[in-house]
Amino acid sequence: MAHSLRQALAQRILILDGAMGTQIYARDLSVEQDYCGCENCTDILVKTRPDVIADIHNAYLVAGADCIETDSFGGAAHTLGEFDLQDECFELNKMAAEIARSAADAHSTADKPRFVLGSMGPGTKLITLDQISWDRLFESYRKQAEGLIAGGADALLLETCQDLLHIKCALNAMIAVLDAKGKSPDEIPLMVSVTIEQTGTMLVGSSIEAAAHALRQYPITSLGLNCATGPAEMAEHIRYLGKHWDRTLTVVPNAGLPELIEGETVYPLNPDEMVEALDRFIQQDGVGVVGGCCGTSPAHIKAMHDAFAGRTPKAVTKSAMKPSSTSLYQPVEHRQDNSILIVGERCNASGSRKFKQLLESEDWDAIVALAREQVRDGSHVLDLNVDYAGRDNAADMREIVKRFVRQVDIPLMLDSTQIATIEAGLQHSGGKCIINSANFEDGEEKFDAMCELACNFGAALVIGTIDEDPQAAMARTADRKFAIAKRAIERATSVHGLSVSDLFIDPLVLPISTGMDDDRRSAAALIEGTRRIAEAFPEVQITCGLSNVSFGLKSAARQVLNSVFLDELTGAGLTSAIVHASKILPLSKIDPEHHRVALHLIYDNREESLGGIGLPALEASTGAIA
Ligand code: THG
Repeated sequence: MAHSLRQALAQRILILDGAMGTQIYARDLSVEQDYCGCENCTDILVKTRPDVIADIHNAYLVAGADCIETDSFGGAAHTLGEFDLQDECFELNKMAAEIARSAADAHSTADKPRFVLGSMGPGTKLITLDQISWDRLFESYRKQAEGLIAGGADALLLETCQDLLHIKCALNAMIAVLDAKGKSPDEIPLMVSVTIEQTGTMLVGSSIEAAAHALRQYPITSLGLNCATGPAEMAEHIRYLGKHWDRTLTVVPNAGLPELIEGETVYPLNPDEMVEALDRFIQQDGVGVVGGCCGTSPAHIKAMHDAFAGRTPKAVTKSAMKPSSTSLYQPVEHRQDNSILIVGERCNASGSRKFKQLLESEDWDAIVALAREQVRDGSHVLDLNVDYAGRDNAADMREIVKRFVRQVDIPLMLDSTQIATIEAGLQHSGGKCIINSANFEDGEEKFDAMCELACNFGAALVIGTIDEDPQAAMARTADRKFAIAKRAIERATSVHGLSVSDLFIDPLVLPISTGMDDDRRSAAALIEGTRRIAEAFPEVQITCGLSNVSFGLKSAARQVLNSVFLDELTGAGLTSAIVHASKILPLSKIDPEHHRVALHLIYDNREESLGGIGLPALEASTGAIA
């Protein structure tokens, strides 16, 4: 081969092939013999009619396609399982790749090498709707990817994706296959193409913005759109990717929206019309790979070849995607204008009596209602903690996350000390979650395991400033908070490749309400620690469990103390907090005298406190107005 697919992508516009299905159905194949009775299972034709498949590949290669896709769209094991062909998954995919390989090689020249993309379709089961499990889907795509690579595919193309969780699962399977073979995604590129319906979102409701954020951390070479619509309907989504996606962009539309003419489905766009639309994407949006989906033919591909062959991808100016997490549906920026990122604290088995009772009675609908109430109260993200002795925490996490992702439109912060519980949540969340949390309390191994989870699921990560020192595990001084934060940021970014804007440092709020002298100093240490971390790492996020500071105090005093404390922390550089959103007061609503007392408590001003401005005073005076 003259050069690799990756090199070719960098150098010139590549033309994909057109529809496979349309071409197959245009030939009169017999259900009994050609399909072995498996009607519509086009994937079996690589075994029964390799001549037909090779013929279609040839037609596209003659038309000028640089890349052809294997006839394996329905070749994931679970999809083949619908025809009881799951055991043939590896063989069928290997054959599909071999047929395409030999066709491509026969047409390859030094100037124009031809590439084989292993096609992996979505199947008929939606993982976000719980129609298939993560483990089964993973295994299914693992087998398919193994077969495609064994047969000689140059790249794997996960296409017609309708569900972000499905993409994450399949990508993990593909990466596992590459790892096992000692290959990297640099050698066998992973390509992802999503399908945006006419409604403007993916089938399960995700926007292109959510998709881009959820997939950003994966080692994929390209992202793009295929199927569902013609090029016109894709324009605004391609525009977004053109502005923000910093890798290759692919566009593979249908030949327009199908029309039903005299009982037949007709795709209206002719080759010239397709070329005209794609040309705009190439010129304006920097698209690097074009091709055709439903309703396109070798004539469409020939027109693309004649118009685009030899052109270099246009370099367009990109503006960086703002660091964000996402619900299944849309992104939420980690940095909020004029506010911090508010993480609702109430879905926590040890932080809310109400939630604990709802969990015990397994009242899932009421739990969803509690989550939605927090959205109405202004939360940008929802913390979810089901750690509770005597229950199956991973099972609870699953039950709740699978409801939240569909019924609550803000990102989730999965809060647990247990890897298995976090993983259970991630396996049900198509959006980009925040993992809460990693620390060094049990050494680097567990810290690394949490970082790995963040990598595998494209998640952000909270890191608490706790280390292995058994004497003083939780950092209580600004110095230690800063030192542990620095160590954690360096390890998470350089060893694991997480981006610094996806890390949320938690310098740990301890109660100042215990009556113990040492604890009284912890609030001021937290503010100072926050300031130092924010100065040294301006891109990192800084969060905390704010309400911890006032455990045990009366409600009205807590509200004042928490609100004043939050204001001081925000001034020091805090960017986020886990709070009860409706209980945070703006300073304008706090009596100046209460404000003053709270500040004395926070900064541990003893003399004044002894003079009667201590906790009892705050409780007494706020209590009086409560
Ligand atoms: N850092 C990080 N994550 C965290 C914490 C943290 N997660 C959990 C916790 N701490 C933050 N969440 C809460 C939730 C509730 C309360 C405090 C912190 C709380 N609840 C009241 C109480 O217990 O008195 C309300 C009780 C009720 O409604 O029944 O104070 O520090 N990374």
